[in-house]
Amino acid sequence: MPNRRKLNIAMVGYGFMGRAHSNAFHQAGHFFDLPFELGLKVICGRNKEKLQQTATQWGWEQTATDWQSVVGRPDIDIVDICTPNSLHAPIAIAAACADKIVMCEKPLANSVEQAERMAEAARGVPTLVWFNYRRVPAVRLAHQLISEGRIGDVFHYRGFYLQSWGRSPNDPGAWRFHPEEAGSGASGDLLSHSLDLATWLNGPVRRLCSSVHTFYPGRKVDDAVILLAEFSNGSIATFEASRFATGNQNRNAFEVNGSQGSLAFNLEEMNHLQFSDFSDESALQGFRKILVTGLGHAYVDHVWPPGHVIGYEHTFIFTLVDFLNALSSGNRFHPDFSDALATQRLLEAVAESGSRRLWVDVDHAETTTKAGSQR
Ligand code: SOE
Repeated sequence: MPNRRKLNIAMVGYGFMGRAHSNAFHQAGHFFDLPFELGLKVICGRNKEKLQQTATQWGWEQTATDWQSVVGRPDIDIVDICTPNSLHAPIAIAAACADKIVMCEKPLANSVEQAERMAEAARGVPTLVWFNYRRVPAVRLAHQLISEGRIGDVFHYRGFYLQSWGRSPNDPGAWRFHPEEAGSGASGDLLSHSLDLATWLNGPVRRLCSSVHTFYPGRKVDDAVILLAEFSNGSIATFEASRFATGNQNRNAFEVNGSQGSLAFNLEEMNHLQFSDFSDESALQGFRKILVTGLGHAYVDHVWPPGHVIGYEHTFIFTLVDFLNALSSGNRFHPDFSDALATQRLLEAVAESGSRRLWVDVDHAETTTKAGSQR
């Protein structure tokens, strides 16, 4: 595409997510015609040596060890934040105040108070929060089938995000165990994804009741959380997020049961969606496993010929492509800061319910949470 405007990116952070985002910035234009050209201008981080290594490996033009000197630079259009969670708020607010497009890793913040300040500061600028699993083609198909009424009225929503690495505190991702950096454990890291998907697929949560646990001696963030929830559409739900679910590697899964059918998804088999259609003749009732890499499935016609599977990295590429298309057409992208603020409110309600051992009503009009009836 000739004469495309170039958007220069400053990325703050260079860990796992830094690699996932760098890859998306490079690959998006290989698979899709993008409305903008992307410039990987500068990557920021504290450890000079590792930073240089990442910059070289992933093709960043410059490095900087001080994000303050970068986010307001006139040659920067996009600030992308993939730091430990505690830095999301100061960087995002500074970038938004400098009128930059802001992209931020999940969870948006460590508290509702921070998330509100971020959403307020970013009111006038386009934002993206990397809840990347909305862009899995199988999850897109689930959303489409629910929207078309193919499973009817939803009775049950079951969401779980199960991992098993919680017993290794010396893991390179150790900041995730430090409350001052991570804010929370499994709830912010994993449950946030499940709640983002659930509210996107099934609408707002009305009430919830949680139990939050730390198994590892002396640890100050949660290792696991379970909750019961009621949605505004009358459906009831259970959620579970754990870093101690031994045997599960990255099982981000949901099942939705409705009056006309059911859906089931598991990220560990991300190219498939299971669909059970109650209008099938009774002898054929049951879940069918659909390979979501064919004609009529989201995104995949831009990647490989039908039937060739895609991977985790594509979820970041598709998120970015949707964002750039929304930006060029002047449409609002979802999930943005205000969507992620709503998820943050749910996370705060989960923490409140867990610590007070109460059911908590989620007040969407006021978007505040308040203690409800005794358990
Ligand atoms: C680690 O628990 C982690 O990388 C999360 O931080 C991501 O958000 C999740 O998608 C995969 O697991």
